[in-house]
Amino acid sequence: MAELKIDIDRLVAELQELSRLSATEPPAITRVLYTEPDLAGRAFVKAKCTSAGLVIREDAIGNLFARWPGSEPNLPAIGTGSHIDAIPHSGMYDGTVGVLGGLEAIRALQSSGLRPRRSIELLLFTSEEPTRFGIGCVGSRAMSGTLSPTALAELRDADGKRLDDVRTEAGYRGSLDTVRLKENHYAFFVELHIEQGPILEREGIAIGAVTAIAAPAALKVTLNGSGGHAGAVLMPQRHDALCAAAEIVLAVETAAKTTGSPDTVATVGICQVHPGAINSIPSSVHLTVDVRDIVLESRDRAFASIQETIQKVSTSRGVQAKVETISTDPPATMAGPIVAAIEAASVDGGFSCKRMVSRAYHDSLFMARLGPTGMIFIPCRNGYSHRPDEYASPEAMKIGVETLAQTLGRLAG
Ligand code: HGY
Ligand code: MN
Ligand code: MN
Repeated sequence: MAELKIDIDRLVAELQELSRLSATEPPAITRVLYTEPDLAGRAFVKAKCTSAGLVIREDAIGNLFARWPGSEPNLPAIGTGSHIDAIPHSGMYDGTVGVLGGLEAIRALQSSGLRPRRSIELLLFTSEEPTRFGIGCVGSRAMSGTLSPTALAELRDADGKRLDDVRTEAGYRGSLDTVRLKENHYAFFVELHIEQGPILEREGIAIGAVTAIAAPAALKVTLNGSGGHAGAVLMPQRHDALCAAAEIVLAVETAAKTTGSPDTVATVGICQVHPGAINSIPSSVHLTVDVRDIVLESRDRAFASIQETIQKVSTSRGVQAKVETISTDPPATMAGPIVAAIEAASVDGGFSCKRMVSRAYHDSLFMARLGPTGMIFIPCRNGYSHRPDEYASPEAMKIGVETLAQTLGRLAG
């Protein structure tokens, strides 16, 4: 394919501009679904896609599709893209490199004179992060039918607001039934993303050709004890919800460390204590548990043992436990032809490349249920992610965008 010119200065400037659309001061990024920074970020990306001459469509929950029509527009398109929503106090590259980098890849292909047979479509997924409604990948779950329109409508945020009401307030209309995409709606889908791990940087490798995405599962747990006066209630009479939670948090860590699989990870990311007063015994605690592994069997073993421990601890401490499963998703295997196309594109570009798994989940986890899917990773500094000092260098991003463009060009015929 003709020499591709990646305008990396333009991409870096666009990422900087997007990073200022945040509920927290840069470098910390907070961009939660349907909040003002999220809507402003979407408008920013939409304007950039419009100036690139792409045909824009937004679905009933705000998934954005920006299409470069091919010479045979009725053929299933090639999709690429990622997300711009960001968990509180996180970084400016997670997801955005796949959205603005995907746009840059399309612009480079446009200026190379390529006339693709298949259309190439950039996607900005609604709510890849679980922040607002407690479950990740809302947009791609809905597209792939993993989340039904009814379940989607009834998702509730911390204030009890329904997704259906919040998306309407945000200006997204239409029936939720229309979000679902048909099988093979895309001939291929390829997502560019920072690795969110240390391997590529540590080994000095430029490109990761992802072969599989880890299986995530999540719980929400509410522990109800009896609370009371910190001075008046003697220890034998207590049913302290936070002490029960503390035992459970450590059991979550032990469960991940004892599956025998080095890839099992488990995290309690949220722990809310009520009433939260220095002289009041915690009467209730709300926890979330996130468990993952590339191997489903070891993920499930950890997940089951955590739930057993929750029951044991709450019985022994006279605390009530309400456990709700948020999600239990299988791992996804990336499509062989896409992995091969990424490797071939890396060779053409003279870039080192290695096959690897993704420990983070992505919208590609669910796009893989719709058709052949692949992911391109680029290194990020120290593997840091979901923290303000997340960083991808212009050189790394340029190589990633060029590899993506070459891969899309090949796949688009
Ligand atoms: O949690 C994840 O793996 C993704 O960053 N949402
Ligand atoms: Mn993330
Ligand atoms: Mn991400």
